[in-house]
Amino acid sequence: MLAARTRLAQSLGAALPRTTTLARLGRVHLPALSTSSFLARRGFATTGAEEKTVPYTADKLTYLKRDPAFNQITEEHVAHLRTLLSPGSLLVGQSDNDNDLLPYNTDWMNKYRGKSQIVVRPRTTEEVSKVLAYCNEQRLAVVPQGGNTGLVGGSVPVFDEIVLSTNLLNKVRKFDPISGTLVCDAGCILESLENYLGDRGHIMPLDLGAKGSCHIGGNVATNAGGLRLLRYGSLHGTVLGLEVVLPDGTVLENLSTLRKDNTGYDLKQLFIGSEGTLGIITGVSILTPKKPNAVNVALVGLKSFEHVQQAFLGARENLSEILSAFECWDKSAAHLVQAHSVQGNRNPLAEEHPFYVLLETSGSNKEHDDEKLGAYLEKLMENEIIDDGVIAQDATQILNLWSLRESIPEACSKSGAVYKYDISMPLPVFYQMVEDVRARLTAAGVYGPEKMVTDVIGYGHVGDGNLHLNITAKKYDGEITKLIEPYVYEWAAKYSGSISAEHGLGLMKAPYVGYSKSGPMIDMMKRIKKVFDPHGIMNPYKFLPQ
Ligand code: FAD
Ligand code: 2HG
Ligand code: ZN
Repeated sequence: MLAARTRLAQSLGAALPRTTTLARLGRVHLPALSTSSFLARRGFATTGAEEKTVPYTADKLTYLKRDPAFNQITEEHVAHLRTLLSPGSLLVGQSDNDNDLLPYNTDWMNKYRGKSQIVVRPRTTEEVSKVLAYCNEQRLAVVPQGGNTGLVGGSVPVFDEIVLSTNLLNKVRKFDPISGTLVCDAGCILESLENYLGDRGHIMPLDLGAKGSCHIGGNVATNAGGLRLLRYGSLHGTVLGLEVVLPDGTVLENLSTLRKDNTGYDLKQLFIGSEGTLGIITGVSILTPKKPNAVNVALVGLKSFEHVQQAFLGARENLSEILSAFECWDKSAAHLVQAHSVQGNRNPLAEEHPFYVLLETSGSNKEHDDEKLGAYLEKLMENEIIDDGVIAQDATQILNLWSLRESIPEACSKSGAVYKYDISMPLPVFYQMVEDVRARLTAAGVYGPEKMVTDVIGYGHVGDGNLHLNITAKKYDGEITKLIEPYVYEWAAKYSGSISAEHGLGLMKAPYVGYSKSGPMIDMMKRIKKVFDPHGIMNPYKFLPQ
């Protein structure tokens, strides 16, 4: 009997010599990047004239008014903050144009820009506690910031709020290889944790394209989903405990490593996804899965989203417990990756396809997984659900295929301005939103090669029912925004979807939360906010409607 892999090579290989095609690709995995190198790579100048190309949020969104309840920062404040911190932990700008402060004031998309002149970078929980207590007492507003990769404008100031960065809170506190529990500082970069665990036979339960920059504290604060949620579930399940500093300086120490603990309200859940509005997460205890012995990644091309759905149903049925990711993108996304990739990502399939699916299996027995995946893909080919496909043959090829998916957000950003929507909804209407938005922008005469809107792209975590709609444009423009919003949110509400599947609300979606949550629920959220943060100093203007 032929090995599954050889049989598959025969059927898929008829259309494509898989190994050679993949072998031609260079190594394209995103390297670990600092926030500023992310910015630099997207053509964001950190010098001179081009700094001014990102307009101030306060000038753009004129409905936002600085809350007069917050004090302006004085030299006395700065001098006192200095006494609370270790040397080198306070950055003070001469103006908000200051190059050192620019990466803290400007978001990843170059869409939002604040005017902060103070960045505090505590090195310990105790320092965080002292700083927050002082800011609370002095009524100084604070924006918590991790890797600043958030996509809804939550991580940067609007006016002159103090940025509290977790950059220097970056130590692993302990790891237990038996239970797989990891306890670390909130400022640890996700990719560094993945590398740390990799050496110890474990992996992080979440993975994102921004892993080279985002912090675990930022991931928890946004309840980030990402590429592994299908398999390991959300952070609401994998986070076992948190250490959080409240605005009055109180430290809620609950770095539990227990799987089970039914003693009272589960307070940590409130902080998961609270986007810096209730307190600062300083420590995280998280359950890490064993590194799978066998990982397979396949990329397939399909004719329509109907076919994508059929392939997904088949994957649930035939790959069940070994299925670890099911990601999809359309032809427009693939084009952008080819057009803008600096790292040479090339389509390994011989032809273009309207849709692409990357699916991953992870398990403990390579032969078993190969067999299952092979049989599944053969069945899809036979039933003409997929038109072509490749399977990675080694670790480098796995990274190369993943890179085609992970570089989509970066490729979109290279097009100019990008309007990002992150919707969850029932699968049957998943791609319809992209088509409806295309039709709407075409009818308005703004979409086309020489027009303001250059592309409407759909991709996302099909396995989680989470679509990323990216609309690329020559620049951010109020009239274009009005054509898209609230249309997209109304659309999501009509189909019982969520206006934010995984990126959160931030500044961008705070006014629109009513499309996904009822009035009484929003009122209860406001009451909870008041309990934790009575003076409202934590990340003001964000998250909840004003
Ligand atoms: P930041 O951007 O710094 O902050 C995000 C929010 O959390 C802000 O409101 C901030 O105030 C708050 N915050 C940060 N740290 C703390 C803290 N210690 N305590 C309290 N509040 C805090 N998201 C997904 O869900 N899935 C994806 O697949 C995904 N992929 C991405 C790919 C790219 C290329 C990029 C740029 C972003 C992606 N994101 C994704 C969005 C983003 O949510 C995540 O990158 C990440 O979770 C944000 O972490 P961060 O450390 O950068 O947080
Ligand atoms: C992803 O899944 C991220 O790649 C980013 O959530 C999505 O940029 C986006 O819209
Ligand atoms: Zn995503």
